[in-house]
Amino acid sequence: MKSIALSMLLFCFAPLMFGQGLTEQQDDHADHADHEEGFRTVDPHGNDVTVFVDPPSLTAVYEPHYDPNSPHFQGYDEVDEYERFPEGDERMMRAVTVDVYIVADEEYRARHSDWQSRCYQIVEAADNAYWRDFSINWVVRGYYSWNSNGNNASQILADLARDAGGLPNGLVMGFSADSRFNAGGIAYVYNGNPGTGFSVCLDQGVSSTTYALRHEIGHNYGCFHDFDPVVCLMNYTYAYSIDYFDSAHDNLIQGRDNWFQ
Ligand SMILES: [Ca+2]
Ligand SMILES: [Ca+2]
Ligand SMILES: [Ca+2]
Ligand SMILES: [Zn+2]
Repeated sequence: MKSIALSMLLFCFAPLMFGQGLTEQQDDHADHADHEEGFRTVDPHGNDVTVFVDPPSLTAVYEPHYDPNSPHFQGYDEVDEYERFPEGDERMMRAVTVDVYIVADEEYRARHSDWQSRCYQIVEAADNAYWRDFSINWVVRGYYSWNSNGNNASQILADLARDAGGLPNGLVMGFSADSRFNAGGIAYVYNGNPGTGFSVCLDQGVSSTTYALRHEIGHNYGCFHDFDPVVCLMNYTYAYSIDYFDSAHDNLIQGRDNWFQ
């Protein structure tokens, strides 16, 4: 496990630039009320998917720089689970590794010169819930620069799925500060294991983005929304305040813990 951690660190310093040549995807669903119910479409890789355009948090706190001493970053001193737990730990024996590719757009990188450590902290804080409940460990394998194009969140998600389509299996997590990204987060809901899952989260500061990311990856695993009185992070009432799923979604993800391998 030590060698995995080391190669991850080496990978961190090999950013790559995606091409800018893109064709805009026609999207008739722009700006409709696509949160709550979502809309069905086909992703750039031919998968039948549902897309949810999730709203931002009403209480997002903007943090200009990554600062472990800032009150907004309290608890954000994360290191990957494979560094945190000894090899013989019982949790390590049943751990499921999911490779993560962090992709930040030009607006996000311009706003945050520390975007790599910032996104790493968000990812590693968000996966603590998946580790706790499913023994799923997200391991950041690389950081990529990307130019987001599209007039709304769903076009920007499709843009990411096209531009980052060549990455290996895993979760491709987009981070956007594009003013046209009209969502707190957006993701494809897959019916079967797509190999690679795509999502994009708005820059909402570290804490709210962490909540949004957990919710969007829940979509990637095939979760739809819950509504009151179901207490689940897939319910908008709780999306920015709790970090666990209800039992139905819990079982769904448990049964899909081999996805994105
Ligand atoms: Ca991790
Ligand atoms: Ca973690
Ligand atoms: Ca952009
Ligand atoms: Zn959602």
